[in-house]
Amino acid sequence: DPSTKILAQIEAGRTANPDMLMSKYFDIKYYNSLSDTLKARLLACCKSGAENHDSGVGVYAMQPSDYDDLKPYFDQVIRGYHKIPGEVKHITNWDLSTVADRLPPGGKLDLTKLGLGTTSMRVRVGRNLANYPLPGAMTKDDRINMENDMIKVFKELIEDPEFGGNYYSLTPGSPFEVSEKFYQHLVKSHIMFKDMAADTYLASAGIASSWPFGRGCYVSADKGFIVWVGEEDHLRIMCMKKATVLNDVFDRLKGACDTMERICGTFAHSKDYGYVTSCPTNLGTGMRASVHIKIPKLTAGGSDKKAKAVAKPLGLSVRGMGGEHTPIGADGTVDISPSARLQIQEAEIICALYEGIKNLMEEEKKA
Ligand code: ADP
Ligand code: CIR
Repeated sequence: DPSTKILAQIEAGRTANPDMLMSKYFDIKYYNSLSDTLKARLLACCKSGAENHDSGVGVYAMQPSDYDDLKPYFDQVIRGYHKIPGEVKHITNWDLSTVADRLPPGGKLDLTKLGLGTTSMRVRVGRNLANYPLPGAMTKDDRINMENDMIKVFKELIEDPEFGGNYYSLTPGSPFEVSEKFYQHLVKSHIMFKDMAADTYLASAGIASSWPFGRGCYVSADKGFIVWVGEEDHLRIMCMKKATVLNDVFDRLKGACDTMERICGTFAHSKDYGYVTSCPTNLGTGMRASVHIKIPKLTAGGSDKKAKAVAKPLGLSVRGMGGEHTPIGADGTVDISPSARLQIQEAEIICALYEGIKNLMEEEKKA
């Protein structure tokens, strides 16, 4: 029975890493109460943490419906991670006029007002199509079919004055296939995602399977609007710009998401949890709004330890220059973003980024 091994791994995880949410909330009584089908589905979601005891979360959904069908388990993981004491009721709201009290007069989140110059800004959301399994459960054919569906969608954008651009594929033999060298150039330019097969958590979850089939990205002519295809979520939709006003990327992304949802059909969505993502950490908004900023004092000696300790109570995450699990810049540049994704509104996230930068800059001055 293949379940014996993974159940033992889950149990061992509880001892090896008591903080890992996967093992922490895995209740064998609940598991035993499930049908064989649901048992298998639950174990598939737990595989990454079972095989990687250093996981913080260790759980990925394999189908949008996992969040509902396995709710007694997932709800605990979700509330545990997002620190939500009561019932989760996520609301989507991009309207900045509803957070007018947090905006400076005129409504612009202008980084020059915080003493910063031109800054690299990025806002992304994770989105999944309702008619495919989530990436962890996709077959190679699913991946290729989904990429082909998306190529049709992108064709509708090619003539668009705001979003027109090019599609680049990693799929061997695709008419849109790019060279290894060009792919590496896209990664270095912060446009394309890294080799997923190298990520042990994604590999165990099945999310990196069949790499690099069905993977690619769409890039607008001005390179400011990008859609990743086939990473941890079916789609990661993002806007990037080197400038000073956060509204520029936020407003453009709102328009981009509306356009994408219109041409893709409705994205996978849960009544309680908002937009569905593979990883429970991204549920709700699926949004990460980040800037690259230089904090040399808080990163003295090349370590991000102090920066992370200072950022955490401010509700901020610190990442490296190449994204998650990458080193910080030699000049003390880091990627900072509000940590909250669920039961927070999109409009609040962009305000939280602005306020977070202000607070972190003050801490940097004091350090
Ligand atoms: P995600 O943001 O989708 O969770 P990563 O943390 O791996 O994923 O980041 C993806 C890419 O986006 C990386 O190349 C990272 O350097 C880049 N990136 C993130 N924030 C910014 C930013 N503000 N400016 C430029 N590039 C950024
Ligand atoms: C872990 O549990 O540590 C990994 N599965 C990663 C969790 C963070 N989520 C993410 O990168 N989307």
